[in-house]
Amino acid sequence: AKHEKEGDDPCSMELGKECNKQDELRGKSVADICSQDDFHTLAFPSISTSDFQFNHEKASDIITEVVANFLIKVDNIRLVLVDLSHKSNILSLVRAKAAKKHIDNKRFLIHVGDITRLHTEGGLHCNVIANAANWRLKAGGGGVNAAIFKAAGEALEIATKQRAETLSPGNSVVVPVPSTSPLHQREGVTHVIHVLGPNMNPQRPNCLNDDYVQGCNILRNAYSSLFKNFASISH
Ligand code: AR6
Repeated sequence: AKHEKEGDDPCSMELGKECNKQDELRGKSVADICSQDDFHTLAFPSISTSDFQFNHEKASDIITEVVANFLIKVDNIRLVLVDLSHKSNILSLVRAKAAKKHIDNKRFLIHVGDITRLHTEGGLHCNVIANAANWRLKAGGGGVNAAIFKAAGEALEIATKQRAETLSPGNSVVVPVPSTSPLHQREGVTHVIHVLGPNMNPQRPNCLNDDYVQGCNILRNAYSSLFKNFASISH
């Protein structure tokens, strides 16, 4: 019953400022959750759900399904889904679905904030962050891709080119963040994992024209690839 109660509390997974009060009352500091132990932590944005226009209901089902399957297979690993706004629709959907599935809310967290400022603004230590990339692995273009490349500086562009030229939908690539990068120095991010999700936006390359059978498979593969790559660098 205790588990169910915690899981049903929308703030029990929330690391955003508006929940600090509840967390204080509960006797645990939110920032503590990500700094108290030797857990490796991956922060990731919701892949494909903004510029790539993927359906949010379907995406939130896939996120909770792949997260739940992954967490039962690994130890000492924590995942943090991040979005910029407290009004984020995808965060609300995932929060509700994760609670319903009783996903451990100390190992799967939801955070409102900028993924490039998790330490300095959020007080979180996430050593790896994921990027919702484009197939050319190019900087800029808007969204979280532009923010991560901007925060990391040219060092990430060079390191990325050394690892891969392009990415196909459903795949990911790990790039070590050079120690000269501000993202490494300031935020403690040692790796960025670029992920390419399915694209439903007709104005972007490889549009799936609303083929959600293919789209859901690609999104599932994208998260599986991301988590697998994260696990491989976490031991
Ligand atoms: N911190 C945290 N989350 C963010 C941030 C940030 N700084 N910026 C955006 N988000 P999107 P996609 C959230 O559009 O749909 C790019 O131009 C955002 O609210 O970045 O996979 C690439 O080059 C949303 O929840 O990625 C590709 O061409 C999530 O990140 C294309 O967009 C993903 O939104 C990829 O589109």
